[in-house]
Amino acid sequence: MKAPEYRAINPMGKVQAIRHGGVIVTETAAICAYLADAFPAAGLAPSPTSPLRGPYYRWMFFAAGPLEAAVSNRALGFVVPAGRERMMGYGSYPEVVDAIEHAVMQAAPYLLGDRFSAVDAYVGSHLAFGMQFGTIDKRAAFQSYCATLDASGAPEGDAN
Ligand SMILES: N[C@@H](CCC(=O)N[C@@H](CS)C(=O)NCC(=O)O)C(=O)O
Repeated sequence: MKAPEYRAINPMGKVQAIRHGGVIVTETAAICAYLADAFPAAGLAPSPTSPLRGPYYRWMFFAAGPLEAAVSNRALGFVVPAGRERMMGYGSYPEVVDAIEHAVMQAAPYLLGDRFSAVDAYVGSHLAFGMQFGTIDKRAAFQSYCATLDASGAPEGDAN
């Protein structure tokens, strides 16, 4: 992945990356969102004009930014110095985990309500991966949400 051929696809030399036709997309959240829009019949994204686009983008970006950064930093032993939380986009690890816990506790049963969407795939992956590898607390709300996702079949129709 560090060879020039792959760096031409993703300069970061990291997975994930897709090429769809002539379009290259990297960053897992962007790939989830891109694929949901590219294949609307799968019903994995609310329509662009739906109010559900708000929470859809909100938690997609929250997981890609604050959640990924906070979890990675904590796993490597970095703790935001007390009083310096305002310097960090994610504030602190406990605040980030509390925020995503609050979102998951509101899920009914999915983040957008009664329809599974790409944001569940992305947020659920973060939580399941984190709990599996010990980087995210095994909170009851996370376990319950991930169990719901595990039990869910592929959705049909659109998510509007
Ligand atoms: N922010 C990136 C994270 C990508 C990432 O951390 N990829 C890891 C695997 S999960 C990787 O490729 N590691 C191998 C390396 O850096 O050489 C995304 O969302 O796709």
